[in-house]
Amino acid sequence: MMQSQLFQPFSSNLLPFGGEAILYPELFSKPESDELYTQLQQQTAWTQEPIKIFGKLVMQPRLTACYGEKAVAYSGIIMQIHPWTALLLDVKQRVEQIAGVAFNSVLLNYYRDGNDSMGWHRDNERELGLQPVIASVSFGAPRIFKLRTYKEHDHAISVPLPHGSLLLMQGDSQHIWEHSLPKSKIQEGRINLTFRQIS
Ligand SMILES: O=C(O)CCC(=O)C(=O)O
Ligand SMILES: [Mn+2]
Repeated sequence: MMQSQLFQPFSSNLLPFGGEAILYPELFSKPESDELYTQLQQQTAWTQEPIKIFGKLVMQPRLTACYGEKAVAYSGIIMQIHPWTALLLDVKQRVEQIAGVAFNSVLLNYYRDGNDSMGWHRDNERELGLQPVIASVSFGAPRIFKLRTYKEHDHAISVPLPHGSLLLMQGDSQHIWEHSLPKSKIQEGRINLTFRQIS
């Protein structure tokens, strides 16, 4: 199923300053993406977990799972970790060819419909390092991904993340910018994988 592509049709930095967010709209072909969406939806150990917001436990508005060698930790929780699957290792390999770095963990998010979302945050946990490379792969319904400058909010960018796309965030992006996935009117599901290097 996994065939390596010979070239990337198009990529560009979405950020005017303060790091890079590079979109590869078609890392995976449509047939590959369709199959990956179905398999990930069916085979992932999805759970709905609470996080701490201002000291209070609140259910996250989406399903999540963590696979790999190091558990993802954020907002006061450390995720349960599952061993790599062959499917995830295939996706990881494709992503690493573009990113040029090795990842040891992936956080999967399943937005069941437009009511599921992710709030404003930065992926700036200490164990991600000073200039983390975050490789974000999307399958399923396109959703708008938002970036805005942290604190000032004086620059904002909205980008639809297509089925089979890769968004590579690196450099100072997690210091200068925060990001979110707002609610939308869409009925269809979306699966997002963020590959990370965790120390
Ligand atoms: O679903 C997305 O595109 C964003 C996911 C994200 O920001 C994260 O997992 O940290
Ligand atoms: Mn994030």
